[in-house]
Amino acid sequence: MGAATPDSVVTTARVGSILAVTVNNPPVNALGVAVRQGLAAAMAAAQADSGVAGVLLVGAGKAFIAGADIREFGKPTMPPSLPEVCRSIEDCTKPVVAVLHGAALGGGLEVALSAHYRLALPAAKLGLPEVTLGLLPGSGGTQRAPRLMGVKAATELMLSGQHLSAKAALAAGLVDQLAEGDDARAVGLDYLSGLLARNAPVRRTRDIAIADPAAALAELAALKADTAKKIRGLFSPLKIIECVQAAVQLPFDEGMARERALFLECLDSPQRAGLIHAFFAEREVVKVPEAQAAAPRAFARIGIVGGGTMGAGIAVSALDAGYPVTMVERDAESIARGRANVEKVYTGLVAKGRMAEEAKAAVMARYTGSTSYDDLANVDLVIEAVFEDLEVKKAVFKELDRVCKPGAVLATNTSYLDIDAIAAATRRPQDVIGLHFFSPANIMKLLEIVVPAKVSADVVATAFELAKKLKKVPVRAGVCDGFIGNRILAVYRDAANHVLEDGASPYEIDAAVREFGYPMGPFQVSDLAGGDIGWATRKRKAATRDPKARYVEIADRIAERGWYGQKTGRGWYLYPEGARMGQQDPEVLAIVDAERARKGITPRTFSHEEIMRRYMAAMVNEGAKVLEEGIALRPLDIDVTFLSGYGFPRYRGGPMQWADMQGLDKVLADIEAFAKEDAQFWQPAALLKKLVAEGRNFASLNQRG
Ligand code: 3H9
Repeated sequence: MGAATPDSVVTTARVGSILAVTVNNPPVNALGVAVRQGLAAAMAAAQADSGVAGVLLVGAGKAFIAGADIREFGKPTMPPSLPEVCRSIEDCTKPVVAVLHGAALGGGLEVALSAHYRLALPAAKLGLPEVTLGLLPGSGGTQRAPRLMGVKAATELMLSGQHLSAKAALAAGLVDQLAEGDDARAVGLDYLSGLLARNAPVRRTRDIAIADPAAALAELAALKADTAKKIRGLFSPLKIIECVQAAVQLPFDEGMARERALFLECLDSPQRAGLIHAFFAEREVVKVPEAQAAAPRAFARIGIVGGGTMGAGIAVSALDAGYPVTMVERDAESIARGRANVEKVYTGLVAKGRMAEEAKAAVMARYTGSTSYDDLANVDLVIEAVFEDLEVKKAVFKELDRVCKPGAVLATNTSYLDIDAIAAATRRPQDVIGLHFFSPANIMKLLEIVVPAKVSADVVATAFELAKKLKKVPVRAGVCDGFIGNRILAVYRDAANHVLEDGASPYEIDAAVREFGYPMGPFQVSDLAGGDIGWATRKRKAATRDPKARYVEIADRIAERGWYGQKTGRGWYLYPEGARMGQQDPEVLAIVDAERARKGITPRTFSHEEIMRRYMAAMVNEGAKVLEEGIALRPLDIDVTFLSGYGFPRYRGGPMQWADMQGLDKVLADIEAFAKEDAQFWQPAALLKKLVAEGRNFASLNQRG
């Protein structure tokens, strides 16, 4: 494909006295430099040509315009800027009509808000989602949207990043009219001809006065207070509110200047880089060799083995996506519990008024519980979610091999077991794959697709297709203990335990991790998940643990007391009756002190910054090992894993992107310094050393398609 030129991405055609301007820049008509130049030229031509009485703006293909070209951010800006283009549209002395279909987002909607009249086709999606990229609407969106839809509604739209349906946009005042049909150009020509016939005037959005500025400022103050509580370190939301304040208080041009200044601040922020990395990483992550080489197998019926928390969550996820589900359990009592586990999710939705009884009945009609494996004979894809024990799982797969039809995909939801060994229990290892869901499986977005040695490419492709249907974020992983996520987690949890034993309290560590942007710290997570789970894992690993490796026993001392966290009323924190947040527990601190004393450790203080340097260095170092072993295909797969499944702050882009932004040399220097205390734990990854030696970063390994 040749480079886009203004003429190729913006085409104009005269239809009578109308200049029809079409943006044609697949896939989503993003406003790259060529489009901006093309639009500016088209507007200049329309203005100069006395034969042109009106201008129609439409998008070709599946969208009007999805916004600025995100790939250009971070590179030098090329003129004309989008605000200039928008100004040329608004200042046109001839009526300009925009017809919106598909995505009209960000800069795309801002172009439309600069037009004098707006129509939307029924399936159009309108929004100002810049906040999700660490930005604010930077082409007049913060100044024009409040004039059209009111200060509160516009600010909420920008803060949420939500997309509005055409109908909602009409009700909100963003568009003038809904248009039937699917031909934006024809609809627009018809409408504009009508306007011209009755000499309709140009209507500049900038000329609309904001009603009751005092009330608007009070609304903004309330929104600001509320937003400040929720944003957890995010930069752009409060800047959005500042821009809208300017829209209320300042003349339009001054408001625009304020918006531009704050937009550039956001553009320069590392959060913008992190969030845009996350945007592209989530789109790249599905591009794996197997899914590109092979077509998925067809699947219409899903089987689940096991009706516990995981099995039921997976069943709900499949039911929500519209699939019939057959769940198998070993006896009548277990399958009754499995069914109840599924049903209680929908009962909860009905109770909250989020689902009608009839809809629940319709979903549950697609669910079949059974105690016989033979009932899985017709399913196309079966997911095993039984007890984490290799022998138990092998026995299940022998049964599946016996009953399932040829070509059925046989998946295990194991979170650490050897899937090659599970596959070897069948006569069809080419059909066996890992589908590691995260709890609660109907809510958590991450799905690790674990690829054993003998699986065929079309089974991997099927797993990616399933993820799409279930609205999951899939990440391809190789077989190892813990795959990508839990393997790396185990290492940085160890680093946290070392810091704990050396002097920081669990409460300080949690606070440092929250300050970094996580919703919770690791000890809070342990209390939420149940301390017994981690304890069971540690006991399982005890036999194979390297005796030379540092082992911190504090968590065992807590678990031995039956303090498993929220479910037992105490763990690392105390949870008195009715308390939502944990409270610090002096007895836990005494246990920590006693353990330090037993090991002869004199506690020292740790700043939050040092805690995070250690936490992150451990995460990145293990991430690099996961990469060099081929467990993760690219650094971005690790980033997406942690963003979607482990609460990593999205605005930091993921651990590998974070490391790039720090500078890999700095991260390596930390690891080497920590290795002086514990060379066993802090062994720098060969890949990290190699990248630093070559002056490269992790991003250089993210080949983008
Ligand atoms: C902005 O506008 C700033 C202004 O206020 C101020 C400027 C001064 N640019 O998601 P999909 C690519 S900020 C470049 O898989 P879908 C995407 O990477 C922007 N590329 O499809 C993918 O490429 P590939 C505000 C973009 O149908 C392909 O298009 N706008 C852009 O599921 C298909 O994307 C937004 O934040 C872009 N703006 O969803 C909207 N958008 O095929 C961001 C997409 O190579 N976009 N691509 O992997 C979206 O939300 C969704 O892409 C959309 C389509 C809903 C449009």
